[in-house]
Amino acid sequence: MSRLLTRRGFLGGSVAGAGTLLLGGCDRLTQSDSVQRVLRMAESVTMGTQRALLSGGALAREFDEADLSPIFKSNGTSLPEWEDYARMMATNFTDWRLSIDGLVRQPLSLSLDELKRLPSRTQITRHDCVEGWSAIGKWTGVPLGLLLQTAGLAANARYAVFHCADALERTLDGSGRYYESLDLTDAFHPQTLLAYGMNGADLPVAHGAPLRLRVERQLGYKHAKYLMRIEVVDSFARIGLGNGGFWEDRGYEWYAGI
Ligand SMILES: Nc1nc2c(c(=O)[nH]1)N[C@H]1C(S)=C(S)[C@@H](COP(=O)(O)O)O[C@H]1N2
Ligand SMILES: [Mo]
Repeated sequence: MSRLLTRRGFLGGSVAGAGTLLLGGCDRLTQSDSVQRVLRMAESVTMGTQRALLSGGALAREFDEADLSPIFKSNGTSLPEWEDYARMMATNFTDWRLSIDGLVRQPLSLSLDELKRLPSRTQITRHDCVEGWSAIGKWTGVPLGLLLQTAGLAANARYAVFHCADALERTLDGSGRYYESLDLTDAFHPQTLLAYGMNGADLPVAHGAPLRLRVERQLGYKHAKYLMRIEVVDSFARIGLGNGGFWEDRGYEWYAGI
C-alpha cells in the first residue's frame, strides 16, 4: 500500500510537471483546461507508464557543438517515392499532419507548426548505424512522452508504432512500408524526441522531413524518418510481418540497444 502511495505521489508530481510544460508552451490553454488535462492524464496513467517513468534509466551521452560531424550520411530512404509525400513536400509540409491514435483516450492530430509551438528539447548525440558508421548531430523536437501523456494512454497500451511515408522494397509483406516500434520505457525516455530540427535548421528531406524519431539508446534503424502516424497498441503481432519494424521483419533485433 505504501509503495502504491509512493508511486502515485511520484506520478502526481511528474504529471503535474508535464501540465505546467504544456501551459508554458501554449498560452491559449487556460488554467482550467490544463488542470482538466492533468486530471485526465493522471487518471489514465497505466502500470506500464509508471514503470517507464520510474525506470527510464540512463541518458545517452550528449556532446558539444564542436563535436558535430561535418558530414552526416543519409541512409535508407533519402526521398520517399509516394506521390502524397511529393505533394506535401512541394508545400513545405503545411498540409502534413501527425496523427497519434490507437489505444489513447484522445487521439491527436498535429500540424508541423503546432508541434513547433510545444515545449522542445535540443540534444547533440551520436547516431550509430548497424552498417558500421556513426555521426554526431544536433536534434530539436518534442519529447514523445509529453504527447503520449496528453493523448492519454489506455490501460492496455504497451507499444508506440511509428508509421512512415516511405517504402523500401515490396518483396515481403506486399507494401515494404517502413515502420518501427518502441515500448513505453523508451517512448517516455527524456531523450526520445519527435525531431523537426537538425543542426539548427529544419530537418532536411534526406534525414526524414518533416518529422523523425530520435531514440538515442538504440541503433539507427529504430530512428524512424518521415513520420505520418503514431499508433498505440497492445501488441504489434498484426502489423507488418509482426516483428515490430521493417528491419525486424527482415531479421534484425527488435531491441537494438547500443
Ligand atoms: N522511414 C525510414 N526511416 C529510417 C530509414 C529508412 O530507410 N526509412 N533508415 C533507418 C536507418 S538504417 C538509419 S541508419 C537511419 C538513417 O538516418 P539518416 O538518414 O538521418 O542518417 O534512419 C533509419 N530510419
Ligand atoms: Mo542504419
